[in-house]
Amino acid sequence: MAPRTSKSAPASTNRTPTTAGTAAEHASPYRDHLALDQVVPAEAATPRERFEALARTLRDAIAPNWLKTRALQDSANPKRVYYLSMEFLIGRTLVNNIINMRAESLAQEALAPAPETTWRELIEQEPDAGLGNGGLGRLAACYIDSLATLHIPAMGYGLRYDYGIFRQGIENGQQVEHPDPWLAHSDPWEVVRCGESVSVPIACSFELEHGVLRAVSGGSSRLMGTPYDRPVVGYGGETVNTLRLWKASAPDEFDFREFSGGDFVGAVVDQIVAESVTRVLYPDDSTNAGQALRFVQEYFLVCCSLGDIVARFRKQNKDWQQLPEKVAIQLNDTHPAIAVAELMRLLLDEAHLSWETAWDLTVRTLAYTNHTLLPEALEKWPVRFFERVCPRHLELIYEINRRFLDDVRARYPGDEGRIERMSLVEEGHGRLIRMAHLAIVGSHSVNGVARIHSELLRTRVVSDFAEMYPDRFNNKTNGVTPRRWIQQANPELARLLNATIGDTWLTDLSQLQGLAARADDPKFQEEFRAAKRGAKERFAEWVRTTTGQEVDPTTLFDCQIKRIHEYKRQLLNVLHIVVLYSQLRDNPDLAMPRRTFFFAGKAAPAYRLAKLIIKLINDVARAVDADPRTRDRIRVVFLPNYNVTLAERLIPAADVSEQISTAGYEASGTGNMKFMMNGALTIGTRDGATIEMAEQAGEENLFLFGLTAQQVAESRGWYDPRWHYENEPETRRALDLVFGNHFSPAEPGIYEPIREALLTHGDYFMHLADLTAYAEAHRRIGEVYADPREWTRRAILNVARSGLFSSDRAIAEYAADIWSAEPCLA
Ligand code: 26Q
Repeated sequence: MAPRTSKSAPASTNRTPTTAGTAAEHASPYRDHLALDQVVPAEAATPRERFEALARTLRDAIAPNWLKTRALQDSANPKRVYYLSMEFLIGRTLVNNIINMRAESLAQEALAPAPETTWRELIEQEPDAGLGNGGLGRLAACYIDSLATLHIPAMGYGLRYDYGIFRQGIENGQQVEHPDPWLAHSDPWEVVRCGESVSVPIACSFELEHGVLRAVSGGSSRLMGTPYDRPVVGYGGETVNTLRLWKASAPDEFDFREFSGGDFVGAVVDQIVAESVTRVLYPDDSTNAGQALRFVQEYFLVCCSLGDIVARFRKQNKDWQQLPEKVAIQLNDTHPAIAVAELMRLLLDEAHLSWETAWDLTVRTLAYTNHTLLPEALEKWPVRFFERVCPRHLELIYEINRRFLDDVRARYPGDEGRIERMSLVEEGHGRLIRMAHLAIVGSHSVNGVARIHSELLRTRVVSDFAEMYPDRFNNKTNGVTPRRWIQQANPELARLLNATIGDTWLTDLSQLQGLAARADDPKFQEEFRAAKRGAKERFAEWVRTTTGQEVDPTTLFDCQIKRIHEYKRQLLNVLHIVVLYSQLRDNPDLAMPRRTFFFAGKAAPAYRLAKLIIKLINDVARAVDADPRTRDRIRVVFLPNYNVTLAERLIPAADVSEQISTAGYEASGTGNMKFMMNGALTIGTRDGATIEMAEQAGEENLFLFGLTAQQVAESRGWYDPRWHYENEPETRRALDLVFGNHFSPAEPGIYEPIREALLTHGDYFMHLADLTAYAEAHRRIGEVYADPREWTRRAILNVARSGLFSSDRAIAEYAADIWSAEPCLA
């Protein structure tokens, strides 16, 4: 399914150029937008005005194909894929659309004869659309790119949060959260479709109490969902799918009066209350804190999206039996799992089908992707939330559960333990609905996101369900889009690839294999190194101008960029840096390449220990810098406010990618893949997709270390972190420095919670068990890095063998195995 390249020239606007005093040969759609939208002559335009005008010029080029795609899909009536996700971490859009539209010349001509700096300045005007926390949200963004590139009729459904993931500041080494009003300027990519608003019934009403939304029982209310559509341009520009984000508000004015009995002020308050439903993205990615507003958000996403999907289906199909042949709905984790109940409600209460028919259609339409093995991240919602917000759904869930448990009893007579384990309802003080169980029972497919993760899901987390429904369980190893993560992020490498193997890799990443034959070729090696050097220099320059910090691009760039979490073990990384620091102070002659350790990542605002780890990294960075014995040998840099754009800047410059989670805890990882395809070597545990990366590249081309998932599981019960403290001198010295306040002289005792986690509470994520093996792996890195030909050879082989990790491959597998969806092309 190769994308076609758009041959037609992008449509220009039909407006008459009116820029006063501008010579006719300078007239252009871009100048028209400046003149007619911004009402400013090109010469006087600010960078922001230039950005908006260029974005609108590009949108003019996209719009005809957007319309064509819609018309084609409406007439062909193909099976459509719907990707439901609480997060779409799309980042910036302008350059991505230029690449996918193949509109580089359009952009160049629009700005000519402006210098390169104008272009750079303009790009920087676009805020990141930070509508996600991390991996799950970015995966959704890569997947909609691939769906469009593969010409699959598809739509993403999400929420249009006013505030995306918070902006992270660092003060006194500590994370502080600032709001991210990414919509402060109007967004040129979105199209609001007021005419397609939907109404969502809520069984309670809400009030704001000290800025917090509170459900008030009695008195039902409604929310209005208004779609804001964004074009999703497939590579080549021919297929333009839609990302539809819902904004919540109170029902329109007409209904308003009816419901609020002419109480004008009360009605305005209702509006404010209603709009707060899509005000902010919850910044937690690993604990279910159980906030009622989050529950309402999930319910709101599901009701808006399913109403829309079913209405579209009904426009083209009269027979409900056709639903699974025309509609595939993928649930991105359990966050939209209430879709199981909502689809049942639509089929029973609105279509008046029998329970059996409705259930059969529901299961055949829905599919569920799991992204975590952490028990505390599994969603369980209090029954009272359902009672308040959507009692009909609760009723349906109880009936689904009753029938399901009847099936369980029929298959396993007398096994009450199993009934209790599998029930959709968890009894206890305050009953809870287990959303993962609901999603599994209501879907025909349940997949994990890397081979080991799918395996652990089947054998450990939900083994009872895998036993009952063996055919439902499958694996879909994650992937990332090469358009953004190679072409956009690393144009210099992209040029080298084009010159070496042609440009088909952009839509068929397996073509990178062609590089393997060049891995030892000195000329190609030199070109490859030059691209890396260029990326490092550009990154160092960016760090210097934006943060004032000096980083030396001739040092080894070692990078760990991801959410801060104990299981991801940034703490292991920083403890090893302390080991190096201590060794260098004892022995300044220690042979070791000069290294810069980069960290970036946000901690959930309520995750105390993760925030303390950020503080430790910054304190160690300061101490390393202050000591003449260490300062020229290692550097530690914590880059604030990690986001998609920062990842695009740093990944091309990386020499080493840190993927060091406790084995068995990282479902897949996707950053690992981005680093691999940009020529970084991985130091990592045998976890998530890193295992498959090693399988592709050859283990000898990564630096693997540490306990396996099986060893981690087996050593629970007898693992004693204190043994390592007492018997390993390097470990002991590092911990003594940290807990002896060497890095925090002004704040003694500040790292006590870390000491407790490691030495009193059993080091759940086994940092100390892996520390010596990790240090040893870093020594191997030092040796290989000292041999540039060997290093470059391995880096080239990694790139050459990264083809499997394209999101095009992943989406092709979803389409074939789960959705039975096919490309739709004129
Ligand atoms: C749930 C309930 C209430 C509030 C928030 C949440 C919530 C939000 C986000 C729970 C989890 C998340 C995000 C999880 C996530 O990003 N998981 C990552 O998914 C990636 C894509 O599959 C994997 O590569 C990573 O391994 C996995 O950690």
